Amino acid sequence: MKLGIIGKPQCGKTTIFNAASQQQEAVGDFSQSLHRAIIKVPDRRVEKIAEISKPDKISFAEIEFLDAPGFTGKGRDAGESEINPELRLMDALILVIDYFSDQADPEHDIRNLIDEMILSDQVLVENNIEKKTRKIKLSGDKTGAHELELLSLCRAHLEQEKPLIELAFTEEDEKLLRGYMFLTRKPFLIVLNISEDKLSGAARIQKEFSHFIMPGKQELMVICGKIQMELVGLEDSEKQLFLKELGISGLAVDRFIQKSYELLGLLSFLTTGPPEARAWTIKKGTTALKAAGVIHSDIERGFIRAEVICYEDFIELKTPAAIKAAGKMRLEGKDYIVQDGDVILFRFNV
Ligand SMILES: Nc1nc2c(ncn2[C@@H]2O[C@H](COP(=O)(O)OP(=O)(O)OP(=O)(O)O)[C@@H](O)[C@H]2O)c(=O)[nH]1
Ligand SMILES: [Mg+2]
Repeated sequence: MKLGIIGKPQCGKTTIFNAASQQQEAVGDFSQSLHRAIIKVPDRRVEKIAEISKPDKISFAEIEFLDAPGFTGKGRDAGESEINPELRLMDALILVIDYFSDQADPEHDIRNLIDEMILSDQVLVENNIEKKTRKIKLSGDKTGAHELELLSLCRAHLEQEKPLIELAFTEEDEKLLRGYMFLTRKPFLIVLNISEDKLSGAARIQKEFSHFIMPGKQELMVICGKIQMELVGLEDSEKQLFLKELGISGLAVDRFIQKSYELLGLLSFLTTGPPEARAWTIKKGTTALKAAGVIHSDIERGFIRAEVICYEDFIELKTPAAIKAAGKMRLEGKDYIVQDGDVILFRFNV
């Protein structure tokens, strides 16, 4: 999963990035530099199954964070967007909003940032409508006509200054549009980066700003980035103590992961064996066949069946013999919909 961090200059993007990735990049240097990090998604379940199956190695699902340079608004006059094109490759976006500095104007900044994303999609949609129209005219080929209709629909919605995530499409149309990688089609997480002295009012702030988001597609979080960054490098027990003292409900990174999984409709299934115990991330509704393909295309190609044990049974019964005796190992075919926490062994033949 890829999460892109965006926001205006000096809003605390790198601070939040450091907190999330446990890195120590320079902050407050106006460098506008791009940072990238891959973190492991902490999953107690992988550790627990590893205690039983004692593999050589434990691997967790991974998340990539991208800290993209802030935009200045300079590109706006030219009708161009200065949003970093790499952000289009992200699965979800984290919108960091300054609510700590003396000049903070969070309402304005949220609106502004969303407008910037809408503008960026407008440029993209215009260019593609133009290209498609020309192509259809030249070749007389009507197959692109439906796609053109969809693009026009998107354009009309963007013209009303609304993000594309509000539109519902059929699965087929969704596929046609996916390639355009519209920014406003991505779920996002607004992070209000508050100063230390606002910490006690975090719950009130959360409520006050909740009208900015579309539940299920967008989320809002109130975080003090500076404090979260200061936790980098501390032992886990020290971190918890620190958070408790300050009355903060948890680590920013854990909340980012949980919220992005929810927004993207993701779940984890587990595999274990002598070489490795591991958690894999998939979309809810993924079939056993496609889940096999996430591990390796050969397993998908040569798929025979999936041997599925639910996590709780695995932990309770421990040995393959006991699991089988209790009838808790299910043989599932290609179309089985994988559930969160399924421990799966894929049988395949290539
Ligand atoms: N008091 C306070 N200061 C913060 C907080 N978050 C960031 N800052 C300060 O704001 C300044 C900018 O932080 P950065 O994380 O570098 O901001 P940025 O958005 O990455 O900046 P650019 O990459 O230059 O656009 C630094 O001096 C930070 O220490 C916060 O939660 N509280
Ligand atoms: Mg930065």
